[in-house]
This record gives sequence, structure tokens and C-alpha cells, in this order.
Amino acid sequence: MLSGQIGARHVPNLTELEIAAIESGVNVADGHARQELTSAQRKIIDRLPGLFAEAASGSGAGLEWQAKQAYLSAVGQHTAMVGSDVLTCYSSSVAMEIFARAAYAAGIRRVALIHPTFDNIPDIMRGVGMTLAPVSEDLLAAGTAVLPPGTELLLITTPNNPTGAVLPREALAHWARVCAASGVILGLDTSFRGFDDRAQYDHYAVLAGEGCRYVVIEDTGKLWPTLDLKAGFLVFPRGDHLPLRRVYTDLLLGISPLILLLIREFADDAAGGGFGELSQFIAANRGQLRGQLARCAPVSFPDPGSRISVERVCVPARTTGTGLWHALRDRGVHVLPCRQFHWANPEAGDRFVRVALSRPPEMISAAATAIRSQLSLGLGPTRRPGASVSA
Ligand code: EGV
Repeated sequence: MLSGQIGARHVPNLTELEIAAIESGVNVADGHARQELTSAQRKIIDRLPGLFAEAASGSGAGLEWQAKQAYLSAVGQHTAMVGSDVLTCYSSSVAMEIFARAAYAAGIRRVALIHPTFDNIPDIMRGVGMTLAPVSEDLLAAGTAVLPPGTELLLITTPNNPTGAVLPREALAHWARVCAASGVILGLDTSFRGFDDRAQYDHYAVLAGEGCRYVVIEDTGKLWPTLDLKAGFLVFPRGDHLPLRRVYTDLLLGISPLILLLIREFADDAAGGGFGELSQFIAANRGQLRGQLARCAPVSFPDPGSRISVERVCVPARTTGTGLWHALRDRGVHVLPCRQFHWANPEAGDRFVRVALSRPPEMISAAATAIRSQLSLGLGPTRRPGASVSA
């Protein structure tokens, strides 16, 4: 059942590779936020003792409502709190696990899942016993995909990880209509939407308008360098009969009010200009990576429109994503190979590596330098004598 186990040979999942990267060297592997705090964010952190006291004395329910409201409105989801219930989890993966278990308990077995996407989503779904069918992100965005017969849950990551592809409003309305007409539940993982205002139209207004059953996973975890103090929100129509609250309470009573308070503060800052600053920061890192690689290395960028905090790099034909990942790792530079993102067709993912952009600019530059010099090795005559090969 565990997809990481193929016979006796262990194929690591992407998170295992990310953990290895944290230990040492240049880590542009995981998608967590590891850039410096902005000055406005620093001011919030400087108030931590006071925030701790407020969290300790405040009313739990009031604080939770404020945090949800602050975050959801900062990402444009103004009607989310009107017709939905919101359960607060320690991470979006915890929310996904709860969703999967609740869906399984309700008898759901057949899931149509966006392809490619981060491997822990198919792994969590398979882990509870679901059968998966891949649906291409392009056909989902175009609204032209045909759902496999018998689909009971359609699960879409938007913006998608690692491609940054966004499900446009018309496509969301289309899939919500299809789901409403056929009794399919529409699941969305919107963890990266804070980076891209094209994913910040009010999804809940569309979902409610079409009358479909939905479960949305929202996430603060990729946005702010809060040392993984974050929340995943599990959002569903009030009165829906999936046993989400029951599974949730099997696992959690709630999350720390200090985290909720930090989210309220960071979300208010985001709405008041912090998201603008964040997109400029990520765009600058993306420009830096693309610029440094475009000048020297025979690579291309398959996701020109992406605004999320990771960037795919297409490797030259003579190598693979796994090959480049391995060679870079030997130099102490950690990217992610992309095989596992293509969970139904790993070979297709081996054309790419993924570079995290939520890092200090110097780290992006060091990673780009290493990629460039690694790829200039073995190119024969084009290799410049004396070119630096160190990271
Ligand atoms: C990314 C890793 C898991 C995940 C990393 C991620 N955590 N597996 N619970 O947060 O894109 O690097 O999503």
C-alpha cells in the first residue's frame, strides 16, 4: 500500500529528500518559507511576549474566528465564513489526512487527482485506501478533461505545486457544475494561493453558486518565515455530512492560540501590503534564478507564468532531473528531482528539478551558480577552462 515501498527497495518520497536537505549546505529543496522576516514582520515577532500573554488570556473561540477571518479575507475568500465551517489544523497535510479519512469513512473510494502534484497528496489518499486516477492540470484548467467513470472525488491543487498553474474562475465554475450534477465532491488544495492574486477570486462564492459539495484546504504554511508556526484550514459547507468534525476531534482539540494570534497578525500585515512585498520578493528571486541560468546553462523554464515560491527547471536532454539532483547533492546543494511529482508517470517528471524560491537571495544565487557549473561540466568544447565548479 505504501507507495514508497517498491519490493525491498525504498524509493524516498519528496519530504524525505527535503529533510536530508535541511541538514546541510544550500537548501533550496523544501517549499517552506525560509527567507528573512520583512521589517513589518520583525515588528510582530518583537512583540512575542505580549502576544503570548494575549493568547494566554484571550477567549479561544474569539481568537480562532479572528485568525480565520484575517487569513481568508487576506486571500480574497470573503464569503468563506458565510456558509462554511472551518476546522483549524497544524498543517495542510494534517487537514488532507483528516479529509481522506472522512471521505473513506463515508464510502468514497475513487479519486480523480490532478497530475502532476506534490507526492504526499497521492500518498495520503492511497494510504487510506483510495484508488487514484490522474487528470492533467492543463485539461482541468481548460475545462476539457473527462472525469474517469465512477469518480467520487475530484481533487485539484491550485495554484499547483510545482507548476504554479492556477484554476481560472470559469474552470472552477465548470468543475463545480460537473460535480454538482454528478454527486462528486470537489476538493481543492489552495496552499500556494497567497503568492498569486489570480488564485484569489472568491472561490466560495463560485462553489456555493453552483451548489456542489466541496472541501477546501487553505494553508498559511508556505507564506511567512514563522519557523513552521502555521495552520491548515479545512473548509466545507455547513451541514455537509462528511464526518470531518468527527475525524478532526479524533486527532485534535484545536491548535495553539499563540499560532492563531501570529496568523491574525501576519495576515493583517499581508492584507495591508505584505502580500505585495512577498510577490516582489519571490519575483526577484525567480528573475535572479532564470537570469543566472539563462546566460550560461542549456536549461529552460517550463512554467513561464508561475508566481508561486518554487520554480521548475527543465534539464538538458543528455541528463535527467534525478541525475542533476544527485550531482548537485554531492556539491552540498539540495534541489528536488521531479519524478515523484508525476505520481502516475514518474519518467515524465525526470525532465525537471524544482528550486525553492522562499530563501534569502544569496542562497538562490549560490544554487544557480552550482547548477550552471554542474551543467557546464561534460559539455566538451564549450567548457571554459578554469571555470569555477564550486558552489
Ligand atoms: C513542498 C512537506 C509534508 C511539505 C513540503 C511541500 N510536508 N510532507 N507533510 O510541506 O512543496 O516542498 O509541500
